[in-house]
Amino acid sequence: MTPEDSGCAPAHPSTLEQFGWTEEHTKAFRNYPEQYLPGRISCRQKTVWDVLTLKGTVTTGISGALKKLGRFPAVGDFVVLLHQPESGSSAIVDILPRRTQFTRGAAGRDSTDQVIAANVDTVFIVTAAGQDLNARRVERYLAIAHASGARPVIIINKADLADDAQALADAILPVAAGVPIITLSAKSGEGMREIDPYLTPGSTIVLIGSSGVGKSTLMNRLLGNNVQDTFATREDDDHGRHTTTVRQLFVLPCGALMIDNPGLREVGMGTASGGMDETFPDILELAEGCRFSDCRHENEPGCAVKAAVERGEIAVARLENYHRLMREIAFEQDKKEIGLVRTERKRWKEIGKLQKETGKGRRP
Ligand SMILES: Nc1nc2c(ncn2[C@@H]2O[C@H](COP(=O)(O)OP(=O)(O)O)[C@@H](O)[C@H]2O)c(=O)[nH]1
Ligand SMILES: [Mg+2]
Ligand SMILES: [Zn+2]
Repeated sequence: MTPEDSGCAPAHPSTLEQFGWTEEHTKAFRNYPEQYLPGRISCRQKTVWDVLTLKGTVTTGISGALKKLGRFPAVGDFVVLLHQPESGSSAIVDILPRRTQFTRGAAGRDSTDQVIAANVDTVFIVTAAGQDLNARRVERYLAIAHASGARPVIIINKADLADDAQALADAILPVAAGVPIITLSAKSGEGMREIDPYLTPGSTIVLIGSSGVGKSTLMNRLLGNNVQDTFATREDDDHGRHTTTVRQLFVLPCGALMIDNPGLREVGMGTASGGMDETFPDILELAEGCRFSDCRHENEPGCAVKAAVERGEIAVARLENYHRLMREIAFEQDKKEIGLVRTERKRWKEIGKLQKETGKGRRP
């Protein structure tokens, strides 16, 4: 498969820094002999990865060892590549430690397989004027973005469709909790300069948001050509269109790296509760005044959060969403625990089988 076939744009950075490589990576890579190449994953399709290297984009698989360990590189990962052009063989043999990781909290036992993007600096939470603009959805995305370790920025696209673009931003302000809100139009270009400060060379930005909000349009404008197809369709409507279902990292002309997320229909909360405090700092602060230190702000007496809701200081819907997201996290955590128990049981069964077999072999 050529990069063109997979919809991946060929990109050939001339220094490692240009694809986000830092001092930390140099340290981690130091012990590899010279036949190993450093690289960054720009695209993954099941068992084939595109790796940006200084020698161009290499399309390859992972080593048996990584497979056995269940360590699958994600888009944005910095990897070590064993590359032998003479014999035509190559494989990704290691994944360097991740600075941040953005996970999809969907069902699935293999948690390493759920990483959507790695080593992201900034998450653009893209929403749009019209029906997508929903404070509750923004809260969910904020919690996920904060949990990833990256810095979120809220983008309100399609400002050209709104009579009053400022009113759109004002509607989101109560849930933004200090996160920047930028109103723009990817179509007309209006307001695009506002995102420049986040597009520094070597930094990595991931686009998340519902289908149809204009993520690919935004990316195309920044790329200056039509690399990403723009469709208002959902991923399961367009099986034939590979370009819309491939998650890719692009090197923008301005030097930043950007990951589009086609077909990311829904992002679950996963087990990461780490983003909740930063998303709901108002609730966190009020909770200090609750009578019980483990108050869940449901029906406990002396709940300062409930009192604030009654006084109209916090929207009822905001507290409800807080509860919904917390329940979702608890559910995922339970599921993960059950999964772990199951995996452990399976492992012991395998060991038992193995012992029986070797035992048989020893018998005279
Ligand atoms: N009016 C308007 N339409 C836009 C804007 N940005 C994107 N669109 C349209 O919204 C639709 C979905 O855009 P797309 O980039 O494919 O969304 P994605 O699913 O988030 O990647 C397309 O028809 C775009 O032309 C904008 O700023 N203004
Ligand atoms: Mg798209
Ligand atoms: Zn409380």
